[in-house]
Amino acid sequence: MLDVDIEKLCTNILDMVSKQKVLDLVKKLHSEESMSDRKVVLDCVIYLLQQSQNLDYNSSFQKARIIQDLIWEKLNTGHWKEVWKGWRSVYALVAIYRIITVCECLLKKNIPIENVTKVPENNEFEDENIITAVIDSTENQTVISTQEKSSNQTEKENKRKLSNSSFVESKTASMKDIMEELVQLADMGLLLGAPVMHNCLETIAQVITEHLSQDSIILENEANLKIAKILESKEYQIEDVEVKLGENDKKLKLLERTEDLTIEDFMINYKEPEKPVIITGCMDDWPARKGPHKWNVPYLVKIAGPRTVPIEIGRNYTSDQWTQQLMTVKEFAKQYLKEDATDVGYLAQHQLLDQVPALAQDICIPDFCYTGEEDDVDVNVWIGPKGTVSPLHTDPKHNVLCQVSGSKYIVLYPGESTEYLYPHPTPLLFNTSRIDLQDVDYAKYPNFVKADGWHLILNPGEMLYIPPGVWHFVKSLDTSFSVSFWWK
Ligand SMILES: O=C(O)CCC(=O)C(=O)O
Repeated sequence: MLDVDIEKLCTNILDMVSKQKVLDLVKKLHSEESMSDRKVVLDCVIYLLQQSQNLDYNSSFQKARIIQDLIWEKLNTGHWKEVWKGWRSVYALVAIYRIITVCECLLKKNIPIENVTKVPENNEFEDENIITAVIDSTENQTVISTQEKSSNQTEKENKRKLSNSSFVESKTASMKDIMEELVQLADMGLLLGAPVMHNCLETIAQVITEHLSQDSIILENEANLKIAKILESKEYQIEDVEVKLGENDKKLKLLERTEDLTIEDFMINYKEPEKPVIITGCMDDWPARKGPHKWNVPYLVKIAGPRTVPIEIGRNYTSDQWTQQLMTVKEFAKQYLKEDATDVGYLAQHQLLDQVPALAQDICIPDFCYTGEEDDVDVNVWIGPKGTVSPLHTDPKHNVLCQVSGSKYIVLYPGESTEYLYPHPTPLLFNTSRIDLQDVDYAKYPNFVKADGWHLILNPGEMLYIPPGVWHFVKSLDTSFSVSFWWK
């Protein structure tokens, strides 16, 4: 018997979207497109979608998955910015189609859940052949070197794992698993696809996540995650910090702290002269700081567990081994935020509050952000274990970096010190210093000793104002949740 809430959820989703609408939109793309190779693939998509409408739920779901694989190949051939936007729309549309199929199946109360998740044994092979033939017939028209293709292979494989939602891997799944995978499907459509049908994937991911967050099962599972407890009371002294800059240490002053700063004082004393400062006492009313909405790992998993996010893996973004991987917040917490985690994974500079509006209610945009030319504020979340590093770099906007929980060690240099900080010569990294502050090579960068700067520990409940062009290096001292606000 289907839970009344799930029934309502599925009915609401089906009120929002329909298979016919998906098909109509793919047909529209087909009719508007003039390039023959794209038309061939779209023909195939339309054929498979039409066929799948008359099939049982399993076969229909599998057929849609195969179509999504086909489009996934198109998205990952050549450079992302050159990918035809139509492929992104089709990818999102097929994600919607797959979600509709599962909801329809769940609403047919006489169908056991196992049937949603069962791997079909017969017709998949035949369709894989159609897909391979279509890819082969169209891919040779895409300019991509063999070498580039093979180096992309592993990454492709990793991404493919996510693209192929694991519905197909398990023979049975709980309702919660199914709901979580629907969120994953929606997120993949959002991340790789283009906004379609009033961006309904966003709404679908949100409503299901909200439903799951009320579910006590998630809370029970948290116990199994062995997630890290935040040592709120731990206070760090600057002397305890492991980062040692050698000769340059002597040039670092402790950054000033100011309490309950008024807008007027901020404008006159810090924003106008572009002087960094630590602001205390301005985050006390954030729900994220205390009470039932206090940000910590269990709360994050409860509110955003099934959502898919990009995780930075590796020492920092300048190192060769650095990579990014898509995973759910729950997987991220399990792998990187538990007490005995050895690897560092960083949910860095991500607009998580746009993705999960429930979390946006836990923070307050600081009034300082409305002192600029525009009211647009870029809000990014930074969540990671002890040891995440953002190498020395600058940003073009004003920034208040707000520390919700955990502490960070930060080193700052004014824009005037740029000549001593050896920015990377490549256009992509021009705003990042070549100096590794965790292991300074003075033989290679002798002028670094001349750079005057500040350092500080940013404690929970404190904000750091970083003016545009001010160099900053950030290292987390324990599990840390921060939010940055950039404005012009
Ligand atoms: O917290 C971090 O790791 C980096 C923050 C940062 O670079 C920023 O807010 O601009």
